[in-house]
Amino acid sequence: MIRKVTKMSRRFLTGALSAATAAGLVLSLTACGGTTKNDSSGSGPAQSTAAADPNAATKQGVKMAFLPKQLNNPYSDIEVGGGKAALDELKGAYKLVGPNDASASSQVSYINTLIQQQQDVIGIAANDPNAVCPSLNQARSAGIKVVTFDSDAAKDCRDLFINQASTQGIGEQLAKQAKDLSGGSGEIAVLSATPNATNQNAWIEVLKQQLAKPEYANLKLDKIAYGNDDDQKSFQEAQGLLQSFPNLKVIVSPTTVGIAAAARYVSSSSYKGKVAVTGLGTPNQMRAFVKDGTVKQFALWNPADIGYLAAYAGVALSSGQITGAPGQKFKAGKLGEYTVGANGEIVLGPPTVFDASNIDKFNF
Ligand code: RAM
Repeated sequence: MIRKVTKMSRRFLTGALSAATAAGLVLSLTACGGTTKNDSSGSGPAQSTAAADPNAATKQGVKMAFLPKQLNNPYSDIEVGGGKAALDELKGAYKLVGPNDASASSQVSYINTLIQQQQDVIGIAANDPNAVCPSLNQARSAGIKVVTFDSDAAKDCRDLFINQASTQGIGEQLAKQAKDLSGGSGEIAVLSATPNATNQNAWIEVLKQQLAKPEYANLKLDKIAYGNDDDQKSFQEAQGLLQSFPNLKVIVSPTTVGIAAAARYVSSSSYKGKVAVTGLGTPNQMRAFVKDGTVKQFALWNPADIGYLAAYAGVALSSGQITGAPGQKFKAGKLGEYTVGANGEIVLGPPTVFDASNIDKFNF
């Protein structure tokens, strides 16, 4: 059972995701472009003026292409697997394309191709909020709906953003983990993804705001390093942090690639047991490091649900049931009903915190 949740919680949340659901994730990376005709009634780059018709029939055959930050990241694989499952339910046509690196401009050529292919909806986790904008707005001018998920683009070049959890909540969670694992004082460092990533930068901004509060006064942020969501680079950056800051107590990595690489480095070094690694990771990538004691605690949501929700939102847009205006509601299959929030943002739900006591309940 997937529990629909609407509020961020910093407390332990167990049972939000079941192993059974996770086992059912569709992880296929096979592209299967659709054959139906494109809908040409799009709103274009400006805010849509067309009225939503919540009673409009759900269109079948909607062609939705997913363009994650990069293809060679298990997290992205799970996300788009959820998108494919939703499109199967909705009798839509799923497609997956994407770069092998998460650099700022790596997605532009893919967007241009998707426009030529007359997709109905593009679902994109943006590697940079602005670099993708001209192409996304060309797509919207051609009648294609744009749903960002995981990592937003600037809000004037997409119709909706599926946020995994509230940005504020994730940033607060990261700060709390750093504080708890340091014992309340000492040096910490962040190992992030790319310097341009919209999502990580937003979370780090909240983390910094938290650190400026009196209750965090004894924590010192030494550095923000960037592993570019590349395993090797992240591993080297983790090593570099520990060499540069011998008093480091906690590495906070708000990326599944970074946290796994940092944990791998620490687990096989003399820092094991002395330096904590935390942040955002998938249970399957982190399990061994929780078992060997390197990682006490980390957090995440179910990535499959992000793709699933993005697909339902994309088909609701394409069907004219919603236009992306705040307050509009739509049904998202097994996840239940969602409401479009301010700035066209839809929040999936709160993250789950994982540790030795619950990690074996999760399989993704
Ligand atoms: C990495 C990516 C992704 C982010 C997760 C937490 O897989 O950077 O965008 O949401 O980590």
